[in-house]
Amino acid sequence: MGNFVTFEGIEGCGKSTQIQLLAEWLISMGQRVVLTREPGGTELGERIRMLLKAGDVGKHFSAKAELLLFEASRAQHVEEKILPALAHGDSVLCDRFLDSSTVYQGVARKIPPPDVALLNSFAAANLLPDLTIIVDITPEESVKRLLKRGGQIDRIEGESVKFFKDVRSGYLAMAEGDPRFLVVNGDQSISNIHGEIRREYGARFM
Ligand code: T5A
Repeated sequence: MGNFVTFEGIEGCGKSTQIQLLAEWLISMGQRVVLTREPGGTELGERIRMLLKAGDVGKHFSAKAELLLFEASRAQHVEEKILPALAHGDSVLCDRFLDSSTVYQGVARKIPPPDVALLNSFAAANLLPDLTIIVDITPEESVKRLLKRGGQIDRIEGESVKFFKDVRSGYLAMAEGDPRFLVVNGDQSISNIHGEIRREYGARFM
């Protein structure tokens, strides 16, 4: 079985940048890597992603409907892509996974955590990552980076600072004392963060 590594954090924390750098490093060492994301990662999942991120439609999403869409994308992703790749011995690097549902839908949208946990394990067929890297920044830094990036703000990016404070504290509480998680300070240079992630990956899997 290959290693399953997921990246988490609030919007703009730098996880897409870091997952790409980790993939490039592993490939440069001759490893087979599958780089993927949630929501998305399959044809059906990418269609669901478009629905979930659509701007003004979001105002009418019920929290339960939103959760079920994330879980539908996850179920397809795990069955069609992640499990076969792991069984083939590939390392799977995934930009967000079930911990996003735990904190966005459970903590921030206040769906009862046991309901989210049940749907997470159902959709993921009880699969858990070997390592989850949380790239941690403050909601204030997140807003600065989104403004700097420019372009359109999507439905979830448009939530309040309080929402992202809840998401961030949900992540930090989840990681507390659980060896599955590495929390990295995302308010450092891109290369320092990458170095920290490489060291941890090397210590665990090489
Ligand atoms: N969601 C998802 C749920 O609610 N429940 C779920 O179950 C799941 C799976 C997904 C959305 O869906 C929600 C969460 C999300 O709202 P997404 O596209 O994965 O959307 O989420 P985002 O977090 O919005 O992804 P982004 O691509 O916008 O942000 P990243 O990946 O965190 O950051 P990145 O690498 O693109 O960088 C953002 C900007 O910061 C700069 C980059 O150059 C870029 O401009 N940057 C840095 N600047 C300074 N210092 C650094 N160290 C930097 N690193 C990157």
